[in-house]
Amino acid sequence: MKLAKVVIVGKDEAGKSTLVQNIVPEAINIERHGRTIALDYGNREHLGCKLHLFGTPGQARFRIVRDVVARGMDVAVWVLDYSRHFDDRDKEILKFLNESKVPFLVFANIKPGVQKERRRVTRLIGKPEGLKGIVVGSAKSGFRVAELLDEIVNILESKNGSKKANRLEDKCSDN
Ligand SMILES: Nc1nc2c(ncn2[C@@H]2O[C@H](COP(=O)(O)OP(=O)(O)OP(=O)(O)O)[C@@H](O)[C@H]2O)c(=O)[nH]1
Ligand SMILES: [Mg+2]
Repeated sequence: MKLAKVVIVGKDEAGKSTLVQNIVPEAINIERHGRTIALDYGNREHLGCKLHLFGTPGQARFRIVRDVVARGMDVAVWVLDYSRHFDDRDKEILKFLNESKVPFLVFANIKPGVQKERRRVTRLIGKPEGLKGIVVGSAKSGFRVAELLDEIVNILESKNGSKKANRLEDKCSDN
């Protein structure tokens, strides 16, 4: 089975661990009082790819942990919390992703009844080079999580040409 490292980033309480749990119900979460302090980890197969999912801590004081966990990632998923306004913590995530030069998807997480952010994702973050897709869904209910997984595999499979792309192609093509 071909492998890929997928790292989930986002500010505190955005829904990263909830998303990982939704994708892999038996995933582990190293947490304290519900907040991830080290990582979430789970893996599953999707469309011929073995996705190793690493959730990171969102709290600013654990930023170093995020940076370490993210090292060597093939693709990132940014869980953007639509229940709160886009703020400086989100801007820091965007900076981190831009500096990582990694292809990434935004999962705009809608928590029913508490939507504070209504601007479109591209209004909030522009169109950074690494941005490969936007999925609006719910980490808890699982709404559009299958589409997110499809998009992850699309990124992994469509990277022809560059050195890194070839590596990813090797990882996920079936033949
Ligand atoms: N209703 C609803 N609640 C959600 C959803 N996603 C997350 N939550 C809630 O939001 C809170 C935070 O979710 P977590 O998944 O722990 O957030 P996190 O991003 O892992 O947070 P840190 O580990 O602190 O960075 C929890 O109470 C979740 O139940 C969602 O899609 N819908
Ligand atoms: Mg968490």
